Parts: sequence; C-alpha cells; structure tokens
Amino acid sequence: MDDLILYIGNKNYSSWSFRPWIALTAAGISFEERLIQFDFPAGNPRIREVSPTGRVPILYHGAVRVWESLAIIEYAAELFPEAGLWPADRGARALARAVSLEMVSGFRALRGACPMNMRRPKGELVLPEGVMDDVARIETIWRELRAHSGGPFLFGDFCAADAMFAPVVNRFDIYNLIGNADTLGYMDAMKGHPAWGKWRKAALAEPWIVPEDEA
Ligand SMILES: N[C@@H](CCC(=O)N[C@@H](CS)C(=O)NCC(=O)O)C(=O)O
Repeated sequence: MDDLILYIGNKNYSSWSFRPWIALTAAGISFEERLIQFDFPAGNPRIREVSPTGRVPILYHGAVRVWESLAIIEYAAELFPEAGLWPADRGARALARAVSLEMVSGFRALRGACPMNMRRPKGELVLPEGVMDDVARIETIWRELRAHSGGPFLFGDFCAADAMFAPVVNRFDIYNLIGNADTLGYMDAMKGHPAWGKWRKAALAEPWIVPEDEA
C-alpha cells in the first residue's frame, strides 16, 4: 500500500490538523507527517502548493488527495476497517458521526473567540455572546454519550468523535470555561491519552507565534 502523508499546520494552533492526526495516531495507523508552518501574516503560500483549499490538513495517499479533517478520518476508516476509528455498533456510529458533524459545522462562537493554543497559560477571557451556549451544548453531548457508554471516552474507547472534540478540550482548559466534574473527567481522559501527550509535547517545542491566535 502507498504511504499515507498528512500535511498539518503548527501543532500549537492548528486545531483542524490536530483532529485527523490524533485519530490516526490513537488508532495506531502509521503515516508520515509534514508540517507547514503558519508564520506568515498573509498565510503560508506553501499550503496552497499542496492543498486546493489553501488549508491544512490534507492527506496524500498515492494519487489520492483528501482534504477536510472529517473526510480524512473517513478515508482512513475505510482503508483500515479493523482500526476501530468509528464505534462498531451502527447506532453508535451514526451518533458519533452526528456529533462530529455538529463540531465541523457549529460552535462558531466558541471557535472564533477561543482559539486552540497548547502553550497558553490558563486564564479567562471576556467572552462574546454565544460562547457559553456552545459550551453548554458540548457539555451535554459529552455527558449524555459518556453516561450511555460508561466512558472514559464518548463511546467507551477513544474514537473519531473524540478526535473531533480534542481541540475543544484544550479550549475549555486554557480559558477556564468549565467547573463541572463530569466534563472535567472527560477532559482528564483526553489529556491523559498518549497521543494527546505526543502532540502537546511537540507543540510546546515550536518556536512560532501567531499573534491573531493569541487571545
Ligand atoms: N474545514 C477544514 C478547515 C481547515 C482549516 O481551516 N485549516 C486552517 C488551520 S487549522 C488553515 O489551514 N489555515 C491556513 C490559512 O488560513 O492560511 C477542515 O476540517 O479541515
């Protein structure tokens, strides 16, 4: 089989890169990562050379090109059906896809006001309207799914839906958005995952600062 190559952005800031990266890593799928730095005020022209959208992540597999974080995870799940990227049960799988798509298409207030930033010391922000509504919906998703599965992850074992929410765990953490013990329990499970630790360690070692993501 051709090698998988995943182009990503800075590990400190690139929340969309983090999602397929942690999904594939947690599932034990081997891939080569190629990091394209965000250190240009107007965007790095090298991203446009590898990706038709001018955005990362993008996966290369032989002649196949897959952009969009969730499409990358779906492609990997088809290539490696035994890797357990999605829950085995059809109903659970549908639910996992539904909440993953809520993440892709929603929570704009939270995403806009509270950028992922692995290096940022904890500290509160003045939050625009809508952010705490997003937080409440996400906490409900996490609480209901973990109550049903028994945890520690949304569907028991770590799966693609957890990968889609991984950057949110960082946002809740660094901006002190959460006081609820159940949500904190999920966040601890995520932050204790070896794949999270690997990404974070690399993020902390990066030298690049992106001022617009330093909330
Ligand atoms: N919907 C896309 C979003 C991709 C995206 O916005 N990527 C950002 C990095 S997190 C990017 O490449 N930004 C580069 C730029 O705007 O110059 C996905 O899910 O992959």
